[in-house]
Amino acid sequence: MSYAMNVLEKVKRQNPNEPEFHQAITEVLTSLQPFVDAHPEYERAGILERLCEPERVIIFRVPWVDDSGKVQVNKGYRVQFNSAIGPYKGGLRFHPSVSLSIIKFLGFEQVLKNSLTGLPIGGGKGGSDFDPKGKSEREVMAFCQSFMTELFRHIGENTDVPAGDIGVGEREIGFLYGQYKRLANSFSGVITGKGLSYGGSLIRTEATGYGLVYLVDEMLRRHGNSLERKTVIVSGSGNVAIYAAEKVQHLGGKVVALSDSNGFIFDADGIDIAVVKEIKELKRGRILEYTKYRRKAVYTEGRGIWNIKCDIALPCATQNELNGSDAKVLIKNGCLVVGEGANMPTTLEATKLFLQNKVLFVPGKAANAGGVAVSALEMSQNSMRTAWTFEEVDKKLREIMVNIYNNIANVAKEVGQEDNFVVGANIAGFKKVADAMLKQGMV
Ligand code: NDP
Ligand code: 2IT
Repeated sequence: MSYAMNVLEKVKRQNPNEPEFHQAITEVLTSLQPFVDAHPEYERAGILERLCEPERVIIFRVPWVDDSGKVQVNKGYRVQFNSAIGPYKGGLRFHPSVSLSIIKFLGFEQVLKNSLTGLPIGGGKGGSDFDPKGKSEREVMAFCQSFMTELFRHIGENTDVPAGDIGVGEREIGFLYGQYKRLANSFSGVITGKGLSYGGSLIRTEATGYGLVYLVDEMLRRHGNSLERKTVIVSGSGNVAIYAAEKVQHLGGKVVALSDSNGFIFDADGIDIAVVKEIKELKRGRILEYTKYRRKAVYTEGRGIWNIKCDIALPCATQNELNGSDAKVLIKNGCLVVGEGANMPTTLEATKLFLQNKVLFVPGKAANAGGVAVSALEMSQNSMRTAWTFEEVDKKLREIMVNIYNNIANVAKEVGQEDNFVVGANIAGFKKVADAMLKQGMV
């Protein structure tokens, strides 16, 4: 058996009951296999074994008091995966489904994603099984303060820099940052995604969604096509989905559907983004409410968003939201492009189908890297004690996404797999981290 497959089997055995982590390492190690075989120095140095084992895993108790006066307890996680090329960097997810497996898959993906940005950031991820939905403002604050009371001793602007992810937006980041500052007695860029009044960067809110569409736009142009008049489906209706949809419309495409975990809306005239922002960002409501504003829109309960005919599909909700049967429908309907705004939204089976059927498929570690890239720009602005303009950050974001596209497309071509951006992204992301690990010796 090859080195990569040996490591894959061993890591699966050593980490049972972690299906999402197994899925992420299977995709990466399978596509790295020929490349790693051609470079025996990686095996000698145990690079893949080290890549798959987090440098540190922190699991902690998070007690807090709910509005009825009862003590609640959640689990807190921070997986500090790899610091070969910079401080651990990656978001915090608050969602009832959060488990060690999910945080490890996200941390593992983050290592390669952060490498692809070209910026000096290592990879990490954290979160909790706490559900912010339906909680009062006071409960969310109490939870965030308790979470940070443990986390603060493990992070730092040069050590580990968290940010948001599912269930962690500007409100939660504010409460987390306030508590960090109080405990550490230090005002630093230790968290990104901060509000603009206390060190946040312009464009960070928009970055993941905008970045995704910048990359897709670049890819389409290189294939003699464009976003103009394309019909686009975006799943989810959170931070990534909203700004992906907004940028598609700026660039001449039409977004006809959005979803949340209850169901999806279809608006043949094109989704009105201002309405979605009001429902989701201001009222924290459900996507169903869209039909109250736009009478012609249709709401369908449950999953099924991928049955709508489209040219471009942008899954921007969560892992494994697009499976093999969804992929078959999309392919049958003539879908040209799938760009992952979420982390691992496409199952292994669906990914394989897209690649076999020549759908231009861009994996999340490349396509959604704009968020963490602007987080790294926020870190730079914080250390320089400056703030760049909207135009400056937007321009840098666009350049970063074009560079990522060039990098993954070139690497895919070099290994004889033109337009296989899964292979391109995995090898390109891996090369930089592996090189840094080799040079730093056995650490
Ligand atoms: P938000 O919390 O803002 O939005 C999440 C959206 O996905 C909501 O519409 C939510 O619906 C839906 N969703 C979440 N879980 C499920 C589920 N189990 N089933 C169906 N729908 C679900 O998160 P973000 O927009 O920030 O994150 C979305 C994805 O993008 C995640 O995979 C995240 O890891 C990834 N990502 C985020 C980045 C960022 O900068 N924020 C950067 C790179 C990637 P509901 O309200 O019903 O729960
Ligand atoms: O998955 C991701 O890249 C994020 N949630 C953003 C991480 C960050 O540090 O901005």
